[in-house]
Amino acid sequence: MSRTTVGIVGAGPAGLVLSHLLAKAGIESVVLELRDRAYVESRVRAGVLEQCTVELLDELDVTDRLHREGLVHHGVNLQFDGRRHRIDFAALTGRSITVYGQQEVVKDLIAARLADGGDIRFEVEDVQLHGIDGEEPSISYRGGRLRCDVIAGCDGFHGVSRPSIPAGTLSVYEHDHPFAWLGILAAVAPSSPELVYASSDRGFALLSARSPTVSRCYLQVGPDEELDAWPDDRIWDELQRRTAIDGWTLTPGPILERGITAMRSFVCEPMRHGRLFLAGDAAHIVPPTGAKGMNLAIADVKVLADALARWVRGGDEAGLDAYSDRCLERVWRAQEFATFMTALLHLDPAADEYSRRLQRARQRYVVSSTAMATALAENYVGLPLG
Ligand code: RFL
Ligand code: PHB
Repeated sequence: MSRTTVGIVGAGPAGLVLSHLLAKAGIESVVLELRDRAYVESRVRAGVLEQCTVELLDELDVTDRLHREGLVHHGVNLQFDGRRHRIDFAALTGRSITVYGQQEVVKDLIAARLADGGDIRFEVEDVQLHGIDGEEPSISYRGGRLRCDVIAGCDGFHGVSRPSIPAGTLSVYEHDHPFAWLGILAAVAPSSPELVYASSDRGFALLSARSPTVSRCYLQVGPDEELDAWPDDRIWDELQRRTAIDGWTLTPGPILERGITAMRSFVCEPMRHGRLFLAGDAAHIVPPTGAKGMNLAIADVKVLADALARWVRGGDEAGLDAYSDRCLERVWRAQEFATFMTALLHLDPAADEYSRRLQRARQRYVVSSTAMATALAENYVGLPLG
């Protein structure tokens, strides 16, 4: 049996950033991760970091490579009616975003934590949480048990932490969307210098990047779509059609990775039960259209680490008591923004002609009104971390 102050379940962005913040505050933690290191370091997911997220990672001294290889973008493009409209983040908000793959963030966090003597255990199976209602919680797993003062459930949407909370104590608010995203990673230079969010009669498409030589692109597809139905040529042809504008073409290339992700909105409240604190996707999921998931996960654990530091140092529970409410305020702002972006840009198969015309009116307003463009930009670049 081993002992630590904070037992962290999950080595995604939430769990890893929490372990760093705690180490910086002089608080011990152990991270227990189900998968092996190579798996978590190669899982292709998010790509957009808010400026505040980058600044937080800067404080943790894990951003040398991010600043060398990350792509700083000062705006994004919205496309509809065959025309692109740039939303100028720099002019509207004075802020920017950084495009840098989530798995690169994860690699940097793991390497720095291990180099610093941090305790991250991979391939830990059968994790179960015990005693979260009392003052001596513990985590059992195949071959061991970890006693701790507090458990941080950072194990994503399909983890064990949220289901460990007794039935009837959490409220769940959720919404399923009538589409999914087919995402690809391709060995070809991005065809657009900044992201393109394109709304078309054939559905939504997104052009993003990972590096000067690697593109990341997404297509709206049906919720039950099969990858087998999408050979490479069909993917590139569909991306080209949905993003076409005069005088520009999309350059295809070898597809390195592909996957389909259901689109889901989910929030559980509160994000705490006794000595268990949920953070990141374990507590909430946003549709990816707002690029908020990883940023929210990191924002949660910043609040949690500050609260834990107050408690461990002086026994002050106020921060822990306020944890859920403080996080949920940001979570619901992000939910609203992600839903707004999703509705603004996707083709809803059930929408009638009236709704489509409303969508068109909203698209035109967003790019013609400085007030609307500013609202979009300030949400996209992210609100200050509390
Ligand atoms: P993660 O990353 O899911 O990490 C959870 C970790 O817990 C482990 N785990 C367990 N460990 C021990 N025992 C168990 N029983 C366990 N069960 C699970 C898992 O193996 C994993 O390592 O959650 P975290 O840390 O909360 O981070 C959340 C983000 O990963 C997620 O919100 C983002 O990827 C969402 N997202 C985006 N977010 C952004 O901020 N910007 C974006 O541009 C963006 N684009 C995206 C996205 C997510 C996508 N997909 C695939 C869902 C694009 C896509 C396509
Ligand atoms: C990505 O680059 O993976 C990405 C970018 C913007 C989004 C979602 C995903 O809204």
